[in-house]
Amino acid sequence: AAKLPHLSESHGMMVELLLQEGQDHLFQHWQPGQNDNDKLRLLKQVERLNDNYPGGLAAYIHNARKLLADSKSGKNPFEGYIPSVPVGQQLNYGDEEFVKFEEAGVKEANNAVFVLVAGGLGERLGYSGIKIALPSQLTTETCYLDLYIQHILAFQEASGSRGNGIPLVIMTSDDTHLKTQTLLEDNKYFGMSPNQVHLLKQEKVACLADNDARIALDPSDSYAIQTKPHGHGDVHAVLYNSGLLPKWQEEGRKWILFFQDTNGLLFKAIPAALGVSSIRDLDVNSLTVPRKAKEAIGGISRLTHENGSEMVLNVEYNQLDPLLRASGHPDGDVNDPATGYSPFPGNINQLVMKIGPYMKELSRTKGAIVEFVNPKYKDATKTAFKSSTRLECMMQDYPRTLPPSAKVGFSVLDTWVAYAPVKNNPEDAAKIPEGNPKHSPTSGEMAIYKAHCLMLRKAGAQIEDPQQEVFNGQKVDVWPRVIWSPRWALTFADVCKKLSGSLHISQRSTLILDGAQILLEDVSLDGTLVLHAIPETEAKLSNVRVRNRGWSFKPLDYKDTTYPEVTRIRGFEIEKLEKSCISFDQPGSCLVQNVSL
Ligand code: UGB
Repeated sequence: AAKLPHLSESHGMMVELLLQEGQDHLFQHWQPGQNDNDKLRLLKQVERLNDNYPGGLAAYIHNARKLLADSKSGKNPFEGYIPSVPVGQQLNYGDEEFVKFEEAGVKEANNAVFVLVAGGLGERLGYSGIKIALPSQLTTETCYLDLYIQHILAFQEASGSRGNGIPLVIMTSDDTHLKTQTLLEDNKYFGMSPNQVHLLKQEKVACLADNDARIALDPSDSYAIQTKPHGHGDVHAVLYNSGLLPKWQEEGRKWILFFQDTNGLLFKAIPAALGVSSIRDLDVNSLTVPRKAKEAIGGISRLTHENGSEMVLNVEYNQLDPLLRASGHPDGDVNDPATGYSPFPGNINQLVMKIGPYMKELSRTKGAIVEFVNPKYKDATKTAFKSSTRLECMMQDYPRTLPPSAKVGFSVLDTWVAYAPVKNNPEDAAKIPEGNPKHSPTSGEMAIYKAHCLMLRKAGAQIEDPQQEVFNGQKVDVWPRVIWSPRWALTFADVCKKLSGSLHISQRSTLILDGAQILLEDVSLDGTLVLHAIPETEAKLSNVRVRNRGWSFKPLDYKDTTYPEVTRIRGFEIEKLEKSCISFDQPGSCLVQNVSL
């Protein structure tokens, strides 16, 4: 007691709590009458950590002791369960059923809320900024957040706006909050109304120094507890505590769509995924893509317990291999030789939840999600850690606590339509064996061009084959650089509506379509064509040939720091040699016909 400064009642309670939970080491270096302000600073932090964890710090420490003991004894978190491959809704881009789901999804978008988890630092990518500020591609340099917001605004227009528009929640963390706020403010919320956007910050959790869950002090500050992120699973508690859910339900909203920070294709898949949720009336619908064995995405599995109970759930990439080995599959996480893919559909963490059952479940759990711990042990005795650890949780583990009556399903879509994340730095991406996804800024950009080209091909356009090139040591297929704004086309049906006659695009071409009503009829492009149209214009190009020197990719070495970081991490910059540009900036119909540009 002599070591303690004068304490408020609540700070006194924090000291009691820590002593009761075996955390007296936190006070060992305290001297009577010294550093009293620092001591209070630490107790304030303890109070915050206590408030931000469901059940408080005592619950955190108890949960940690149990999970650390399980980890030490090598207990499999899915003990007693046998994994098998579940059946989901197969979606084939552009076919009749797909178009039906897309149509239903666009109608439902007005009843949706979008939740972006963007609290991660992106350590694997090593980009100095926040990931949602990164350009999704260099042709228009649209950053991820802008891309997502443009899509949501386009949904809003397509499904008939109401009230304050479709809400967007962004979960941030101490690592990303201020930069996210600044990005939004500097760009006038990318056209959204500021009251449509809700920034909710997740808090970090205390680090643990050993198997007894002794809380770790910050190595650089002995009056601060070391903290680390608790994982994207926090999003459920953060939403529960925000008070927004009842408001949305009152407004008649029906769906919450969760998504991640850097996937330039995701919104191509959202209309169909939402349509599946609506038509199949699913409480939870995860979007999946074919998964390569050992790819760093979870595998959706049916888990059948010895007692007969079943659940369909994501098994995270680091758990799938040991689970398979422990349940009669000695080779673990390997590709099916017949398909070249893992038989387990790959989770891309795009989850669609029905708001009613979601709120019911959260009122029971308060948003708490099953946690795990992943300590890096010093040696095989598992008695000491190489560095402190902490409990973590994942948003896709939400279904783990649902009753068996819950309608949990998933949809499967081709990777080229739905998934192109940017997670790996150039060096790591170059080391990934050929044929496996690189998840790099280079591959993420190329995937956007490819998706647009394949969509145009499905709509009948003649698009030349891609050329293979190497950037930052990664072999990629370079398709014509076709970029369209979400207002030009949200769905496959929209793409088809905008084309008539023939459209021919050569491999070296760039086409930018920026505007809601730009119709292309008998157009041939060999070079760069940029079309802008204000919303009030109905623009049409008919029988138009474009030929110019165009824009090309100039390779560069990522180690050359004279280039800006956003180009270095891709391994190329764009050399803009020549373009044809038409801006339709007058209201009404405008026809450009029978010309060669
Ligand atoms: N994130 C947060 O908001 N807060 C956090 O504390 C941590 C992360 P990663 P991960 O689809 O590609 C997930 O690091 O966790 C945000 C799935 O678990 O990019 O390795 C962060 O900002 C996996 O099953 O991914 O793997 C980012 O937006 C698979 O689906 C998001 O959470 C994989 O993503 C994901 O964080 C994938």
